[in-house]
Order: sequence, then C-alpha cells, then structure tokens
Amino acid sequence: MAESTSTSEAVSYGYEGDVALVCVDNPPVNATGIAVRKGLVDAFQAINDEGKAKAIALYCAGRTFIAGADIREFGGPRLEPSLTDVCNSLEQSEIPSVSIMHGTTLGGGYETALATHARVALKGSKFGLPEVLLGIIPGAGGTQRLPRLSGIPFTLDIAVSGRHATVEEGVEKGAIDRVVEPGDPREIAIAMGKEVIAGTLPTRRTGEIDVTPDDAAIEGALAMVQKKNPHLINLAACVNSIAASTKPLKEGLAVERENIMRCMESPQRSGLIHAFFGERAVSNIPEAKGDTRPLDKIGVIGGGTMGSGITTSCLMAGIPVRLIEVQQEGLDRGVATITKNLDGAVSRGKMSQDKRDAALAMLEPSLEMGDLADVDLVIEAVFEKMEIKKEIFGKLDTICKPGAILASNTSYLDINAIADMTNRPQDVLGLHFFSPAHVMRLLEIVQGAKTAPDALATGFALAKKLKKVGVLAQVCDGFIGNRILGHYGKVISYLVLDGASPAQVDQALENFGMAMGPHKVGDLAGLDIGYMTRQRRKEEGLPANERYGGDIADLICEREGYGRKTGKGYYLYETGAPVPNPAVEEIINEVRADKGITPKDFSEQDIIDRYMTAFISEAARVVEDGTAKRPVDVDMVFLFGYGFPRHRGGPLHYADTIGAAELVRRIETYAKEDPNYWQVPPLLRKMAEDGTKFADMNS
Ligand code: 3H9
Repeated sequence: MAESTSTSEAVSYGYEGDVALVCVDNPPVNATGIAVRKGLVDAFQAINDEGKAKAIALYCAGRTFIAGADIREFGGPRLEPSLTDVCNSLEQSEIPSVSIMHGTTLGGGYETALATHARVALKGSKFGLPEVLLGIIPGAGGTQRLPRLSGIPFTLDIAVSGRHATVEEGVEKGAIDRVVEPGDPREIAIAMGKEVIAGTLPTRRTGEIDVTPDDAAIEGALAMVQKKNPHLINLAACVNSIAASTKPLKEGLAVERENIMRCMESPQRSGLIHAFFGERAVSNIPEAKGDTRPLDKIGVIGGGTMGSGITTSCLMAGIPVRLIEVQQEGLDRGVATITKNLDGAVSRGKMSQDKRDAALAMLEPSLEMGDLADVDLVIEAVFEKMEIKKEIFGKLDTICKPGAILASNTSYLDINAIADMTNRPQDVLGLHFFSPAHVMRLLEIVQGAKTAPDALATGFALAKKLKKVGVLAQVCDGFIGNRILGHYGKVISYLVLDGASPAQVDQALENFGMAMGPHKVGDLAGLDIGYMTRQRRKEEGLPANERYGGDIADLICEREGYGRKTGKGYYLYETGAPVPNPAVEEIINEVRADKGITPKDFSEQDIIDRYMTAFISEAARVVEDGTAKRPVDVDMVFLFGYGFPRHRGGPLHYADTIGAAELVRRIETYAKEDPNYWQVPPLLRKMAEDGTKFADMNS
C-alpha cells in the first residue's frame, strides 16, 4: 500500500506537508469495486475531518488511473455506496482536490476525476467514457459533469462513440486542465497538490457549472444512433441523459440513473460484457501460454486474396514476409493487392504513409520455394485441394529450417493428413484466417494430433502480434466456424423452400441484428462461388445438401445472374439499393412445385427461431465433441469472424437466454417435419434435464 493509512484494502492516504495524498491500488486496472468506492469516500472524509491538508491529490498505483467501474459486479447484488454517491461525496469535499490521470482513465475512472476539482494528465495517456461499448451509459455523473466542462457536442462525441481520446484533445476541449510530462504519479500528485495550494492550478466544483443547451446537437445525435445502430437501446439512452445535463445536477443525475438502470437490466448489457470478457478468455488457456518460438520472419505461400490479406496483416504488425507464388503474373497480382490493402489502411486512417512505406519495404516477393529456408513460420494459403497442400508440405519439410512452424490456412481440410506429409508433424498446425485477412480479427488456431505445445503457443503469440482474436480449434471438417455455418446454412434454404421469401428471411435476420441477411450476402459475395462448388461436387459424385440440393440458387445463376456483380441475383440492383427480383419468386414456385411442396407461412419470429435453433444445435455438438474448448470459444468465433451481433454475445450466450429445455422442445417440434435434419444434440438434452447453462462450462 502506497500511503500510511488504509481506508480499505484498495485505498490509502497520507500527507506530504499540506498535501493529502489518496492512493488507489486495485490491480489490474484499479476498477472501482466496492473496496475502492468505500475506501475513497472514507479517505476524503477522514482528510476533511483531520483538517491538516490544504489540497487533496488523488493518484493510482500500477499501470493506470481507475479504468472504470468493476464490470464483474454488474448483474450482481447492489453494494453501497454506489459510484454516483462516491462522486457526489468527493465533489462536496471542502478541501480542493486534483486527480492525476495516467494510463487509460476510462468510464467510472474519468467520472471520479470529473468529481474532483481539477484534472491533470500524464502526456501520452488516454481518457474516455466507453460505457456504451458495454451496453450501458456513463452512470456516475459522466453525462452530467462532462457537458459542464466541455459542452454538449464534445460529450456526445466521446460518450456515444466510446472512443479513447488523447489527453491533449481533452485539454483543448476543457475536459482536462493540464498535461504534464510522464513521471511517477505520486511525485506528480505532490507537485500538483502544491500548485492547488499556490493557486496556480485553479480548482472548482464541476457540478456547479451551467450547461449551454444545444437541441440541434441532441437531435442530430439521436438521428445518427437510430440510423447507425437501431438495435442498441443504450445509445439513445446516452443521448437522452446528456440532454438532461441542462437541468440542475441533481435532476440530471436522476435522469442518468433511470437510463443506466434500464440498460443494466437489458440482455444487451449482458451480451456486450460477455463479448468483452470472452475476447480475453479465448487466450486465457494453458495452450496459449508457455514457451513460444521466434516470429521474426514469415513466409506466405500464395498471392491470392487470402495470401495477400495474411501478408498485409503481418506487414502491418511489422513482421517481414517472403511471399511465394509459382508464376510471375500471380506474384505481381499479389504484390498489387498487398499494396492496395496497405494504401486502403492509410486512407482509412489505420496507418501513416511512413509506416505503409516501411511495411511494403519488408515484403520480399519470390518465385522460389527455396527462399523459405530461413523463415520462422510458413503460412500456406493456396487453392483448397488436399493434393496440392500435401505436395507443398512435402516440399516444405525438405526446405525449411529445423523448428520452423509449418501452417496451413485451410478452411476445412484435415491438418493431420497434411502434417503426415512431413517428418515433423509436431511443427504443423492450422492457422485459419478470415477474409479480408488484414481486417477480420478472428484467427482459428487448429491443433493437430501431434502439434507441439510451443508451436501451438506460437500460434497464439502470432494472433496477439497481429491484434487478432486467436481461438483454439480441433481438427474436423470446417473446424468451429465453417462447420457450424455448414449446418445452419441449410436451414436458410429450407425456410425458402418451405414458404418464406429470401427477402423475408433477410429482413428477419437483419432485425435480429445481423448486418446483412444471408441472401444479400450471397449476392454480394457472388452466387457463382457456390454454384461452381455444387457443380464440382456433382461431377465428383459427392452428395449434395440432402433435401435442398441448391436447385433454387443454381437456377438463379443459370437464368438471372450471379448477384450484385452482374446486377441480378436474389435481388435486382438497377437503382443501387437491392429490390427483390420477381423472377426469383417464379423460380422458387417452380422448384416447390417440382418437389411437391405446399408453401407455409413463416412469421419473423419463426424464421429467427429456426435459424438460431439450427445454429445452436451444431454449436452444442462442437462443444460436446471438443472441437471447441468451451462455449465462449464458439461465441468469439462468430463475433469476430462471422458478424454475429455483438450485443447478443454469441450464439451460445444467446442460447442461455432461451434455455436448453425450450431448445429441445423446438427441435422435437421441427423434427416432425424433417427428422433427418432436426436432431437433439445429447449435450443439449442433458442440459435441459439438469438445468445447466453454457455459461457454466466456460470456467
Ligand atoms: C463503468 O465505468 C460504468 C460507470 O460509468 C458507472 C457505473 C455505475 N472491470 O484489457 P486487458 C480486467 S463501465 C473489471 O487485458 P489492457 C480484464 O478483464 C467500465 N475488470 O488489459 C483483464 O483481466 P484478466 C468502463 C477489468 O492493458 C485485466 O483487467 N471502463 C476491467 O489491454 C487487464 O485488461 C471500460 O470499459 C473492468 N472495468 O487494457 C474499460 N477492465 O487479466 C474496460 C479490465 O483476468 N477495460 N479488466 O484477463 C479496457 O478497456 C481495458 O481493459 C484497458 C486495459 C484499456 C483498461
């Protein structure tokens, strides 16, 4: 503990001359759990009672000033004092106070700083009100006090986006009083306390300042959130609270409180917090820890879309790449794609021109596989054919240095069969990137039967370097994501075959929160991809999707077009915005008549229920057979690789909101129509019987 007197296990205070120092020490991020809240109130009270100090300086031990409320407490019993009470009590201190902000001063942490009488931040640190990203709003006075310092427009910007701002911007907007050179927060606290006493650092109670109304900014923000993310209830609640900041503080705080309570009770809050912890949980496993191998130079085989995306991602992370192609034309195309990707990153503000130039200088294109002799890791990203992959891995075995990791970016194929082509199966694993690989954050790390622990841990180290979310998967057809997709993809076809229109299915799933319905996605990606796969399967004598067979999509390709790129698919794109293609209705009717199907009506809820039940069924099997380690791993695969709505937390977090018993009941009902497709996974049946939830399997 940094100071001599403790008021709780997380807060202590002491004196340096006339300056009282209050220290919060609650690792890892000094979140305002109950010990911090109680300790802060008691420390400020004691200092005021003791009457020895002329200024109070609040600082934190460790890597950061308070980074927010303790979100692990959310959803549990209410523990007094609330953070709002703490902030009100700090603001009322008779002795003037100052907060010393270092690291990331976020959410409840910044709200605490707003309640002290001045804010000083260390250069290079960040601040913000990111509560909306967790499904709530700033609920300890942030929506009321920040407008008093910086006005309504800046508060809307910070609190509705949840972005982390630089402290320099904070000074410019009046949200922070001063930025100082980095140093020991305690030393800075003493110096700033002295300045408060000397009057060179002015102090005042934020809550006593008036706010200038700005109806236009409020209306603009409401329209923007409605357009950008109509599903999230907390964004409008945040704007509504900021609008109330023109009222006296007490009244404004009451509006804020009512709004945050509504958000706290919403399943959106639980989904978004599950996503926050899930992102961290996927790599918090023994397989991701321990010794790793070097990652100083990477080889990528294949300059197509995937290979170029993977190369871009590595270059952006500062890792030199040797890119291998068989022909000059392919190599040139790959280099052109990578250059375009990097230029795109510059224009989107993701990297500077200098960094882009430096990244491109780290690219070494080559037509010689032999040039992979000195790389630490090779990622093969060629055409999805087992024979080609086997040939490449056989060659890599003779070319690569001992200890080099040999990875395949395959989406479906058996990593063990690929590893068997080498004399070093312990060095082989799957690294399944998602397209566009330099943008999508998911990386499935596929463990082969013989993959060595340090090779696997290096896969996670790579994910971290690339700022991706690495998820462990075991070998099976499609691993976690594509295997589940393969199953629920069929239900979309069945819904259309049995009576729903493609537009109705799309609308229902968009209302559920998907960014785009599956038929619009098909049109965008190009219907020819699936068409060609089905044709090839037919030619190879492989079974088609048993009940559907792809007939509707095949006829659309043959008679209408391949989707957006040809102007016609499930939708027409003549005017830009997609309009349902009337010819598709005729095709669907023709196929239904051909199969003797009498169409049924499906409500929006029916569509969502069937889709999600199919999704959850296969996800349950993936957990049951160990392809995914835990339900949370499945959830993160879909949030970061497939655009599943984040506020739903992932398919298995969502499953817990329905309950296993109801899911079993649904499957048994649907099975009356199609017992082959609808089968109850044993895990789900067991859960229905013993009342367990997927969340219980996450620890
Ligand atoms: C709020 O303040 C509400 C109020 O307005 C009103 C309430 C009434 N609580 O991310 P890292 C853990 S809402 C509990 O790996 P980094 C995290 O799980 C809050 N735990 O480190 C991890 O644990 P583990 C508003 C938290 O350096 C460890 O700390 N604030 C919290 O990459 C390290 O985290 C936010 O939304 C928390 N609030 O990033 C900020 N935060 O080691 C959320 C973190 O067991 N936090 N943990 O896996 C962040 O954005 C990042 O954690 C931060 C550090 C930038 C701070």
